[in-house]
Amino acid sequence: MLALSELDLTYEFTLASATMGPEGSLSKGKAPFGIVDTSDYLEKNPNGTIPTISDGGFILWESNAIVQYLGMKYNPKLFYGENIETFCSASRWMMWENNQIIPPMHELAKHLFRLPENQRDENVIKESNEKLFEEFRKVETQLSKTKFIAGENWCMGDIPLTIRCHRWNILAGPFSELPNLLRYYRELQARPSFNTISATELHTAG
Ligand SMILES: N[C@@H](CCC(=O)N[C@@H](CS)C(=O)NCC(=O)O)C(=O)O
Repeated sequence: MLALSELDLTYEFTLASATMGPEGSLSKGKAPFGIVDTSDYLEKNPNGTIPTISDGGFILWESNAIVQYLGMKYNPKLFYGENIETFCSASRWMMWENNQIIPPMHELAKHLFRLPENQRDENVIKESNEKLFEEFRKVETQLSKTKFIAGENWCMGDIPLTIRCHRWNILAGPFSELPNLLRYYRELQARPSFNTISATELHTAG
């Protein structure tokens, strides 16, 4: 959504999920949006996960690959300054986000509100927060050297971090010890694209 907004592209959007639905999550007994378990969808994305895009018939899944594709195709200058080093610097943070940030953030969301209350575990919440703090300190160090994650200009690498900073702020609000991260978060919030992911319900639904 952020990438599409930054690129000013028009699109059709379909909600799909095996675990979430209009009234809440499957773990709370609610019906999922579905679609992802149909043979038509699985042919496009064998993981049965979201997101998946179709761009003029070109099908792609894996969110950060989608961001890279859209940027490379529609605005390489904005997304990586048409520069191979910037592209790869941004890419490594996008891979880091998938590997280091998503797992603890997913656990945090699960144990804060997605799971039924009797299945939530305070220790998982504590450990996930500690891991996230450790990881965000790396971003803080980078942001003490550069304005954005891969240099002085906003680039595609700042897209997943926009979501992760915002979600972490909603879930734990711990930016007080990380002044550069706070400065960066404010900068990201000021971009018009931020409106596509700003609603708190998007981050706390379950
Ligand atoms: N690394 C993948 C993760 C894909 C993924 O696990 N997506 C979640 C939603 S964020 C999903 O599809 N969960 C199962 C479901 O909702 O049915 C990506 O970034 O696209």
